[in-house]
Amino acid sequence: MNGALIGCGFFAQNQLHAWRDIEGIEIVALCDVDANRLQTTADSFNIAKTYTDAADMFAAGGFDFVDIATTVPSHRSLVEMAAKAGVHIICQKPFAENMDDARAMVKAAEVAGKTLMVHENFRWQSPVQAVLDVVNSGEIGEPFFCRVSFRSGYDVFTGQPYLAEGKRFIIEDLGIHILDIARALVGDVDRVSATTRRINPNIKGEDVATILLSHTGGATSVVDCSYATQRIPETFPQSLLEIDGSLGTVRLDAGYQLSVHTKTDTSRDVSPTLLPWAEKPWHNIQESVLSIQQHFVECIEKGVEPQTSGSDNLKTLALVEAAYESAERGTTVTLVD
Ligand code: NAD
Ligand code: 89V
Repeated sequence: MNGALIGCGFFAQNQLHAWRDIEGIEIVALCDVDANRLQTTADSFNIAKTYTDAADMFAAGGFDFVDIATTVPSHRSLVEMAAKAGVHIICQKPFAENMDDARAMVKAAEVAGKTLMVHENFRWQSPVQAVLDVVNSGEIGEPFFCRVSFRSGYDVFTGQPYLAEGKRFIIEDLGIHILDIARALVGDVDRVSATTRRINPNIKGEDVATILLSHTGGATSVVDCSYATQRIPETFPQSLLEIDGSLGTVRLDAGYQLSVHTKTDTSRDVSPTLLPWAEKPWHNIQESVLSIQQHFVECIEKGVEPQTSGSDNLKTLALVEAAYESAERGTTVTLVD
C-alpha cells in the first residue's frame, strides 16, 4: 500500500522510520503547514510529493491510507477529509478534543467504509504485551487488582513544548496511554474517581494524576501518573504494572523485569529491542510504533477491526473525560454507554 503522512513534527519521524521498516509499504506524500519542517522531513526520508495544504494532497490522491501525526486540534477535520477521500486512516492520540468530535470521526470512517485506527501505541510496547500474554493465559487466574504506574521527572517539554501550554496536560497526553493499558489488561470501566495536582509552576496543566477505576468485570485499578517525580533510576518512559489474580501476581518492574508469582516464582528480562533508528530511553515507545503500524497494515489486509480502532478508543477517551470531571467535581463519575 501507498501512504501519506500529515504533520512532520517531533514524533512523526519515528512513524516514518517505522513505515520504512514495513515490507510492502511506501510513504509517497507528506504534508505540513510548516514548509521548512516539510522539506527537511521530505529530504530525510526521500519523499518527492510535498504539500502545505492537506486538501491539496487529498485532491491529488495516489495513496491508500493516511497517517495523521498532527496535534489534536486538527484531528477531526483531517479525519473527515480523509474519510471523504476514501482512504484508510491511522490517527495519533489524543484522538479528539472531546467525545462529540471523536464520535463524528468514527461515524465518518464508518460511512466511508474505511479502517480508522488510533495510534494508541503504549499497549503495543513489547514489555506490556508480555504482561498481557501472562494475564490472557489464565496463569494468574481471575484478575482482581491492577496498578499501572508512570512516574517520572523526565523533561518532556523541550521536545514537545505544546505540552507546557495546554490547560490539560498529563491525563490528556500520557494518562490516556496508561488508562488504555488498564483497559487492555482488565477490561472496560464503569466508575472513575480521580485527583490531580500541578507541581511544576512553569506549565499550565496538571502534571500529577491519581485515578481509581472500577472495571465492569469486577477488578479495581489504580492508574497513577506523574511528571513531577524525581527518582533514581529515572524510569521514563516505562509503565510499571502489577496485576493480582486469584491464582497469583504478575509484575513489570523498573528495568523491564517481569515476574510471575504463583505456586512457583519466575522472573525474566523483557527489555524492548533497540531498533537501528531508535534511541534510549525512547526505544520502548519507538519499538511500539513499529508494532502498531504493522498491526494497522495486517488489519487492513485481513479486513478486521484493529485492537485500538477509533471505536475502541472512544472508551479510552471517555475515561480521560471522566477523570477530569471527577477531579474537578471531587466526585466519582459513573460511565454510561
Ligand atoms: P509537533 O508539534 O512536533 O508536530 C506536529 C506537526 O503537525 C507540526 O509540524 C505542525 O506544523 C503540523 N500540523 C499541525 N496542523 C496541521 C495541519 N492541519 N496540516 C498539516 N500539518 C499540520 O507535535 P508532536 O510532538 O510530533 O505530536 C504530534 C502528535 O503525536 C500529538 O497528538 C502527540 O500527542 C502525539 N504523540 C504521540 C506519542 C506516542 O507515543 N503515541 C508520542 C509523542 C507525541
Ligand atoms: O507518548 C506520548 O504521548 C508522549 C509522552 C511520552 C511524552 O507523554 O507525549
